Amino acid sequence: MRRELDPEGATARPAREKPAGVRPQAAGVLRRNDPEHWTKPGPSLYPHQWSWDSAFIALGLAHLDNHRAKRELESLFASQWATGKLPHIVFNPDAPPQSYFPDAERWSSAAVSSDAPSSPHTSGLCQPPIHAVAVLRIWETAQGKDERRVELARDFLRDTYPRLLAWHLYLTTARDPEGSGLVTIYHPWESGTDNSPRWDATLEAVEVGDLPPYTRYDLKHVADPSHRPTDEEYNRYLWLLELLKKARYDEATIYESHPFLVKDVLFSAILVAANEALSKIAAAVGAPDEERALIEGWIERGRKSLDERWDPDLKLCLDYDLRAGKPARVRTVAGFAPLIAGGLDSKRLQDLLETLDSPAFAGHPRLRWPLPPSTSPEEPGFHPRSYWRGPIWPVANWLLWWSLLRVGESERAERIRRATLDQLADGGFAEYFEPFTGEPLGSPDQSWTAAVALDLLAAGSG
Ligand code: 9WN
Repeated sequence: MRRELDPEGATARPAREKPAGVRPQAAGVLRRNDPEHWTKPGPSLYPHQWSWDSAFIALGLAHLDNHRAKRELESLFASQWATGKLPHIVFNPDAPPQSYFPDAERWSSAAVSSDAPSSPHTSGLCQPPIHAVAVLRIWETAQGKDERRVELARDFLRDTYPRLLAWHLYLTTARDPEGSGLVTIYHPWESGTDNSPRWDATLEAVEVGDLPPYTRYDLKHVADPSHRPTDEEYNRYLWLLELLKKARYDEATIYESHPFLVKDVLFSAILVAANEALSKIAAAVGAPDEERALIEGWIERGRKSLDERWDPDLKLCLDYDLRAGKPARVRTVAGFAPLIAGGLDSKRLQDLLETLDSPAFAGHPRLRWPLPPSTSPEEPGFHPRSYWRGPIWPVANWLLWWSLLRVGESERAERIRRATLDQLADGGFAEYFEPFTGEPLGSPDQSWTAAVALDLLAAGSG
């Protein structure tokens, strides 16, 4: 296993000896976070497998070791629920005790739902569906290599396609019973942008009931508790978990009574982009015409519905709270969702680029690197050190870079690529960065940061 992740002899050197460049360092991070066949998102804060982290990790691994990249996703798909849902956490039975909370026991997924796998245990939520994009990247990076590698990649596409289709089918039906084209999330953790001010108003309306006691372990893994969500936010996160458990993770029951039901535009846009990837995978494996037509229909409907969530004043796309019946009017990177979904007319594209370049985002005069903060510094909910309330996340930069390339904005994409790599060369593979000082924050040696660095590096000359 260790040899698999040894590009350029990275394992031969002791980790601290020589900063030999971003690529071998990134490979070293992934190698050190690799217990076997899957990767921990971070060395101590995150000791289990996380869904969208693994997809980004596979994207990066595809450039180092195709076989290992496949294993990453296969181990996640092995825990797919009977409903098609890919769980947000697959619990590592060998994780040290009291290392991450909520643990498998608190979720009790298999105990309350027959749809959940029982070994290993999983959480009851899901996360943004970037997986098909990673599967396609594994296929792309195998092209032009020896015949055996291409054949193995083709087998992987064939095995994975039905799992991806079931996953997307789940999201387009159980998570969109209205047929709106937008995915409903049940918890801020499903968005992947947990404490973003996008969720403030919806969370405020959640009344925390009789919450079983708990201890947070996350705070002991970061330099300063202000990097992480507050206790008040955690109480609400944990209360929502209790409600989901009470509903036995049954979608229809959740839809009837859950206080957190939000149409998430970033999640939905990632699904559109993933459906584009799935459409290519479907073509490569010779999927039936009806399935290919279904996927094309999802892409069209997704783009149309994102367009309906456009705010012409903010020039961004907004999430929609189904319970309150109103949009969350706050400027965050999620607002660039239509860029990620693609297929834009030139007016919408210009509006989005204007917002991206403006002082509200990457054009803010105090930024250390010209990269978009997770929340606009002009928002009252902005906080430069607190998680998704302002810090810059390399994984969000990757999403924007990749989306800009797809819409033909190669110069802008290149600026984001270079600034991201400069930031990482300067501050290491942190989970996120203070936007004005460039200080690395959160978990150090974060796997998906290393993985996106590898993908960014592979796309250019350095
Ligand atoms: C809760 C693992 C995950 C990421 C999320 C990020 C953070 C977890 C946490 O870490 O969430 O799922 O404990 O804060 O917000 O995007 O997948 O890296």
